[in-house]
Amino acid sequence: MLDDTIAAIATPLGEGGLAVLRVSGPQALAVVDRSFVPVGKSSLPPSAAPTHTIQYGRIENAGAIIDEVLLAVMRAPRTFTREDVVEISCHGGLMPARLVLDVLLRNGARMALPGEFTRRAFLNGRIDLAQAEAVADLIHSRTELALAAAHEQLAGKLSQRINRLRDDLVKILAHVEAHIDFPDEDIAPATLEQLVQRLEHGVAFMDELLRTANEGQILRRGIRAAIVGRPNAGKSSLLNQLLGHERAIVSPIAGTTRDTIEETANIRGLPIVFIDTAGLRDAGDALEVEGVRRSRESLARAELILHVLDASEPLTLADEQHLAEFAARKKIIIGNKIDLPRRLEWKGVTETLVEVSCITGKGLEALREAIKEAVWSGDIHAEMFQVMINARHQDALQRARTSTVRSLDALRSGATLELVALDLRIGVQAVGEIVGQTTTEDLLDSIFSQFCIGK
Ligand SMILES: Nc1nc2c(ncn2[C@@H]2O[C@H](COP(=O)(O)OP(=O)(O)OP(=O)(O)O)[C@@H](O)[C@H]2O)c(=O)[nH]1
Ligand SMILES: [Mg+2]
Repeated sequence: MLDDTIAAIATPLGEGGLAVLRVSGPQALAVVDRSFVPVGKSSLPPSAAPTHTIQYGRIENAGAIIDEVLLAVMRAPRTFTREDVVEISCHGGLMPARLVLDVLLRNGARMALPGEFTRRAFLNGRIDLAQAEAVADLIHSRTELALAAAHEQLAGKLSQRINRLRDDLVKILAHVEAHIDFPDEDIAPATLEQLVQRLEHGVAFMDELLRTANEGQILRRGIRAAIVGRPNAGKSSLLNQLLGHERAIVSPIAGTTRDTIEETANIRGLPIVFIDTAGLRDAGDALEVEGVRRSRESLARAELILHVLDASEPLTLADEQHLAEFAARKKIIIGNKIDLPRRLEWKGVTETLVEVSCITGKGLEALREAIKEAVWSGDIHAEMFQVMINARHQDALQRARTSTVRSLDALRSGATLELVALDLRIGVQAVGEIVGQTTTEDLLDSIFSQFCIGK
């Protein structure tokens, strides 16, 4: 696969000022040579151009001009894929980029698969697997914090820690294996104690990494927060306030929102997916029945519930039923409409009421803070972003932890060293999966298929 030359449009399809195509592989310079006519005295075909230079000219097909372009010529190995790479900037819009791509394919390039450039960067040893995943995180990040975390992972902060952990386990394994080869010599008690300590240290380190999984998940995937409550409480008004624009229809008619509406907002740097729902009530017509069913479904899937009460009215029986229903859920109870005279009694109830007005905007900042507090444990500070493991890392680390703990127990209880080594080997393997030291085609396929074409 690595001996052919791939090409793709790297920018999103649609109208724009520029579009960029990427060509990578051993024939990259030759393919573009056949497609490109230099314009101007100093402009050169890619095969004659020095590395890391820009060339001006035209893409032509059998004498017909396709587009006016700039080429960035980058020779291996100082490129993203470590292969020869040419990046072609052409006019934006659908047609120019597509026609340029057609010419490249006709002249010997193959259409790249999703993530194939990044896959080559991995296979050629430029980045490891955790860094490759960070490229996807970077592209998909929806807030600055998510972006910061992706940058740290791309810079290798997680990989460094994983490699150190793996190195240490490998050294311990080597020590244990050496003693298997010389069964007459017992491990000296002092050495044994030291090995136990190092393994304990390794497990503690895995626990530390595993604790970042929750935050890593939040930054990558966001948190689903369902806005619920009885009709007219102000759920849609709250959604609009949190998003900063009039996304949902607001009206004094009870039962305005029929369908669920989902939008992501940036709350203190965290991507929160807010879901506005139809007011919970015994529905009248079939349409409303469906709306309430969808509300219930969103409720069940939500990781956080924003329960909106109307503070200008006393609690209704329905409100009390909802409060009881959500008692065990992670939630924030909101008293809306505090610009109106207060008629809601909130005494003797243990939970705090976050008071807001969706008309004046009062209390919204405190609500944002409460949302952050509910989903993120502790402060948000820059060092945390150095390591934020994803679900795949979590799975591998958990397996590594289980087998390391098993080998630790075996070592402590004086079991045969073969047993100790067996589990340690499994642990080393699992840790290696994170950075791609141990990997399979299937794993690579599943990671890179999540990328877009051209990345
Ligand atoms: N005075 C006042 N009125 C509000 C406030 N928030 C919402 N309202 C009004 O309350 C009414 C209902 O608001 P919505 O946001 O549509 O309520 P909802 O909970 O989405 O209602 P349904 O979609 O019908 O379930 C509208 O007339 C809003 O203008 C507020 O903070 N103060
Ligand atoms: Mg509504």
